[in-house]
Amino acid sequence: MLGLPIMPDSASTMSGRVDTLFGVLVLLALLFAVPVAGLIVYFAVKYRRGSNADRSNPPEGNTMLETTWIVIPFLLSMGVFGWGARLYFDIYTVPKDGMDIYVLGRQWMWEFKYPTGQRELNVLHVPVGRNVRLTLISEDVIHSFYVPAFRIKRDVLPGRYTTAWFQATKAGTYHLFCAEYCGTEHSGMIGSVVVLDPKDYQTWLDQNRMNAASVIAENTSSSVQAPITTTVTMAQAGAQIFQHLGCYVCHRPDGKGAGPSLVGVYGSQVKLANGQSVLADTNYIRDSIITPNAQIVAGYPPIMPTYAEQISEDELLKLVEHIKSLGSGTEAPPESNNPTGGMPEGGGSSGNQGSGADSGAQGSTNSGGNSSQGGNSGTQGSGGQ
Ligand code: HEC
Ligand SMILES: [Cu+2]
Repeated sequence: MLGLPIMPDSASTMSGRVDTLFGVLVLLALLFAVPVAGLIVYFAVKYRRGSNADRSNPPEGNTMLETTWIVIPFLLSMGVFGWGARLYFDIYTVPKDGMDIYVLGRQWMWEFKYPTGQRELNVLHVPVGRNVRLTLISEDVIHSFYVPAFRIKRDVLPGRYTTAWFQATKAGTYHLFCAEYCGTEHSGMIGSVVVLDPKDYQTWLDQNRMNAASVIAENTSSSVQAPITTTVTMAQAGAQIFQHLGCYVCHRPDGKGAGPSLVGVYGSQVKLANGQSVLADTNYIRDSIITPNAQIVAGYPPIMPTYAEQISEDELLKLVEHIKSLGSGTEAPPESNNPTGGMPEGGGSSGNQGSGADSGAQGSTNSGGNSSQGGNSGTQGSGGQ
């Protein structure tokens, strides 16, 4: 209509479904509002003071009519409730398969990190037709990650990971906004999401590989040595931080240290000393590092020191990626446990092979297009040795 955009682009698998529900809600609202408003005007004119409308014999009640106007709106609203709930769960349930991207919000920019090592500011490149799973966290105040074309908006909180996901359906460039007032330059906290065809995306990933390597080396040069010649995945950078901060002293892959082995922790149910059991998700791992004594693993003394003062959100994300790469509780151990290529032996004794150096080489051969599980399997056990 005159080139005036009424609705944002529709470019994700969810956007059409959200729009349909929204359209039906608008229609339903009109269905009730228009007759009511019309009748108000009609009666106001008809029964105005001095009009000679028939005011005798007012109706006393009509059970049939009243039942109808109770039952029909009830059914309609229950239908909308069920529909909306269904859509809500589909939007908020992060799919099991897909690629992970980490989002750091800070005053006043967005930073994106790929498990494969690429990093960018205010621009997010993603492939068309793949589930993209976002893990978001803020370094300062509350922000909100909002991509109208995908119909997703998620709060980005300090101290807590939130998750969101989308699957883009159309190549193109789409607006990204911060949708939570976050200070003076809030309105400038904008960016774009560039959706590429899978082939273009692979090209982009490859072009940014070297780039990522130098950025990571520069980021961590003060404390951690990172090879510059090849891309360092987040999991590999995390393994180095794991060494550097001395985590490996207590967390040995064979479980013989003062703390539990972290192999297979991610995604498993952890029994706590207070009898509860919790799912070891990204927030659990984060909390274990920042406030280790809030949730004590059953059978271990509360001796782990807090790292809240000495670790950045960026390093935390890398540690999380590293711990994820040690295997997840719901999966069979990755094949790299078994360099002879024989039958997988199963069991959790994955820490015996793979020095840091050779696992780094394995990890870097993985292309970025794979899911994080695939991309990470090469770093198995590298931190604990
Ligand atoms: C002094 C020994 C020690 C050091 C150093 C240490 N931890 Fe721990 N960690 C423990 C102990 C003991 C537990 C179990 C008791 C608890 O939950 O506090 C634990 C628990 C954990 C858990 C939860 C594990 C589970 O099975 O649920 C994670 C994750 C973790 N540590 C990560 C780290 C990281 C990352 C570092 C380094 C930044 C680190 N730890 C350094 C002793 C240590
Ligand atoms: Cu903001």
